[in-house]
Amino acid sequence: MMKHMLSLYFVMGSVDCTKNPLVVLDEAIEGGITMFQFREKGKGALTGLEKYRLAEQLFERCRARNIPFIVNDDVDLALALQADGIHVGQEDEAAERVRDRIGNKYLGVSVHNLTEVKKALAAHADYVGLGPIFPTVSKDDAKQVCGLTMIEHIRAHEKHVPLVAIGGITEQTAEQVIKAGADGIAVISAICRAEHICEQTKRLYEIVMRTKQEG
Ligand code: TZP
Ligand code: MG
Repeated sequence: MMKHMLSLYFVMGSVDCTKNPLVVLDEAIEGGITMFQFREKGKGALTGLEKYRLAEQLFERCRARNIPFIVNDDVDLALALQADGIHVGQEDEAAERVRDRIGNKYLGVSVHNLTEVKKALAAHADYVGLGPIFPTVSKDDAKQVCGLTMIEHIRAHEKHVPLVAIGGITEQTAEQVIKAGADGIAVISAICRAEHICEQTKRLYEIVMRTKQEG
């Protein structure tokens, strides 16, 4: 179930969009995304009530189409909205504490190596997000790239962990990422910066699903 939901995980905030985020999300949903993360970060990001209002509207759209809605970082927002889950990084609120606060909502944790994967699993994370796999234009404070070899390394030691790969993944690299052992791809720019978002999303979905079936 989780491994299916991670297949095409769309991550987005208003800063990533060149047009109305609600329209971007509608088109991405139409194209076949399997999960959505609201990540309102970076220069010019909305805060306070504006952030809440946007989250509410994006959540409404996900709910209507049965797409799990995950909030990045902001546990209070996730709880206020009754979102489906929360995603935290290594520098955010500790995963154990987040797990205590959210009960059985989905918990995702950003990881960069096997040690962090094991820690995330000990905190009862539902999935881990590994990256950046490749150089990314979407995260200013991104750590060093970990490459496809880190996916293989983690998969060799943790055969069953639900793992989504993130960072610079495109139509050209999605297949290699799945073949290396990821259950899915998480993308920002591959969808947000596409000229035709729905068509681009369909292509990514098709590549991931075909490669997962072959595997
Ligand atoms: N975490 C690691 S890389 C990244 C995040 C949030 C950004 C991914 O964006 P893109 O545009 O798909 O490289
Ligand atoms: Mg974070």
